[in-house]
Amino acid sequence: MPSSPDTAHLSLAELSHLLQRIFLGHGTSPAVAQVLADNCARAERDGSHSHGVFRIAGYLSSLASGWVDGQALPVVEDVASGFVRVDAANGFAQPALAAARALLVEKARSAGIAVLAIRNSHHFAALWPDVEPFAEEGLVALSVVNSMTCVVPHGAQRPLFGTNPIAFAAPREGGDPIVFDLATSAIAHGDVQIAARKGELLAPGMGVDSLGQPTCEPKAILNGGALLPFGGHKGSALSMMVELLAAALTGGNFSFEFDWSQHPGAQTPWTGQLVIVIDPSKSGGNSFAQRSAELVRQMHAVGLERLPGDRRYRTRAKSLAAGIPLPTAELAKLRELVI
Ligand code: NDP
Ligand code: PYC
Repeated sequence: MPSSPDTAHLSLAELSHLLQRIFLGHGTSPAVAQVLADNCARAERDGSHSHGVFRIAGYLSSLASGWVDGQALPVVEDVASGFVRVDAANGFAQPALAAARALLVEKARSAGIAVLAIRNSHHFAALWPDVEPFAEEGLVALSVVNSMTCVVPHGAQRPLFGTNPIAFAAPREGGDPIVFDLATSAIAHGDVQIAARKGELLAPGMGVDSLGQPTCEPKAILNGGALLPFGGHKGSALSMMVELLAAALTGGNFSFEFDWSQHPGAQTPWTGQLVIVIDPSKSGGNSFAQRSAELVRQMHAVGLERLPGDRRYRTRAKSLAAGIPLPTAELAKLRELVI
């Protein structure tokens, strides 16, 4: 792949291989290393920078702290015609999803809908990689995951909720799946960290300082302050729903329930994740994928230029053509992490 003095360009396979070696050297099993490396490399490829290689340091410090088990073997339970449960065994959520995926799809195709409830899991990544592949197989998928206390519920005085993202994916005839993936906080915690590193201010309305006063200073949010939900009471209600579905329904921790203070360096939230998969072929009538293509046509007809997911798909296409751009200094730091 072409490179310049400041920027290297890696193929997805090259970046994934490098990350896999890093994870392996820092205590994960080969299977976990492969799943996390692929997830992280795909996020970087699509320009999901808050959950790409930026996250490697956090993964490694969590592993080193003993907070998360990089060797965990998820336990999959087939509990009902439309319900699969997984105990991630204090490991990462993505290997738990991978372990249950085939059973989940089989159930969604036979029952029309199936639920995957993952508990005792750590999710430190973007959520779209968990749902997009279902839509590529013609299924509709919705997933929620809760994180760590850093968001003040609307109308409250102190933080309680996590940044609690919701991701949705649906097939579309003749085009990429329709996918959105959004934190229910006004901004993802990862983007606050990135802004703090760059010395940039945030837009108004995203967070408060340690005294509960509105602030645009990311360091004030990170050092004792907190984030706000997006859209006031509406985002707050969605965040509450995520806590209920991802934690109460799965048997995982609420974002406020775990205590990582005895594990300095721990950064991965120990919570739960819910995935709902629907087979739209069961609905009868016109093909769902044709209907979603029609909806997109009509949205464009009224002037819409950007669908959720479009920026990622464009970035993905560029990365596939020219390689995934990485600052050479960052690539050098990653290479130093290979043990
Ligand atoms: P953004 O606000 O950047 O984007 C949210 C969604 O809106 C995306 O689907 C995006 O599409 C779309 N979008 C953005 N701008 C526009 C626009 N102008 N017009 C149409 N669509 C638009 O994401 P967040 O900051 O909320 O979240 C970032 C990431 O952080 C997510 O991947 C999320 O899963 C992750 N996260 C993970 C957590 C965890 O616990 N694991 C916790 C919180 C967040 P596109 O992608 O194409 O830009
Ligand atoms: O960016 O808010 C976030 C986040 C929390 C956990 C993983 N990412």
